[in-house]
Amino acid sequence: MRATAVDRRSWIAGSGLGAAGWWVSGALATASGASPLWSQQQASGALGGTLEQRLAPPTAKVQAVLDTDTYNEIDDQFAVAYALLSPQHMEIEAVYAAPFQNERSKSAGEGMQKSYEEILRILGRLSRKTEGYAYLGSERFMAAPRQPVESDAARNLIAKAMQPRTSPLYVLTIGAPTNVSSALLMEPAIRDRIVVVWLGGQPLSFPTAREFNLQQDLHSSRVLLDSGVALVVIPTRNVSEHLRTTVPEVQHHLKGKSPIADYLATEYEAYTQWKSPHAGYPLSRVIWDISAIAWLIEPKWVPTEVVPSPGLSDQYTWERPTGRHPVRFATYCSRDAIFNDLFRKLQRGS
Ligand SMILES: [Ca+2]
Repeated sequence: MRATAVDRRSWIAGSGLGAAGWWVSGALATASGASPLWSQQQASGALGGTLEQRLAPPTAKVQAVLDTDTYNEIDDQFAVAYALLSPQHMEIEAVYAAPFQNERSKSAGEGMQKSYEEILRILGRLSRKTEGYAYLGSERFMAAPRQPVESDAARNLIAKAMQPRTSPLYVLTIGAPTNVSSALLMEPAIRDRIVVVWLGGQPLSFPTAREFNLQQDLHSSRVLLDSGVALVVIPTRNVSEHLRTTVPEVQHHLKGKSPIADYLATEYEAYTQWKSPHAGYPLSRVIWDISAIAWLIEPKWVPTEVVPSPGLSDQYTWERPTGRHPVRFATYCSRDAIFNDLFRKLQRGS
């Protein structure tokens, strides 16, 4: 028997797995444990066919939302602008502020608030509206496996995902996935109506999965990997890590070229100077998050492979149990092609 959304909400709020449980100890399974739930219990409102079909690289323009810890360093800003300047390939319906905690914020909530303010600055440079478009996200990370964090962003994502559509909503997740995973827990029916493209973790061959987005909210990261949502993972080391640029390159291509190009060049210079004030050598920084946008524009720039979804241990290592549902993992990024497209669009600026 397939669980309704109401059924699922009730066990999420309750003590644990009911007869119509959604996932079990990190392994997607039916109540009998006989076979993966995704193959048998796809919601009647599923979009884009089967899970395997939703995992296929897009071949036409998509509708998307962007979930971003925009102020945590200097890469999300480029990704937000890149997405908004690629209307031939994606329509960005909303931008959500994600929580983060590092040297630029004292708490997850402060990080989210600073990200929201940065989103507003970027939208301003692009002369875009902010009302009903930029949303505040989670004030904290998930505190337990099945305890979503309520936020405007999570509620808006649910509303957007449940709207009548003819194809899945792409959820570009380039921070800790608290907003997205909370929405999945608050309304599990969105699972079969979205495709999550997540910048997070390390390649599956690495001895650790540790990475900033993944490790900040272990519970949320597990929801993405365990829920059976269509998931495209872009790891960092040796994959999105290829997306490096330097101050001289940014100055040459972006300085003074357009309001948004000039803003990003200035911010890149300031951040680089702040991180390495005495660098007298060819310092580079990685613009990790543009990889998620690039995959939607040209999947060949970010080659991927379909693999069984890994589990995630308490020690932040990948686990490879058998019988898991498929996810898609990126293996490389074509640095020159992506930066060529990005810089060209930023120079145009609108
Ligand atoms: Ca980010």
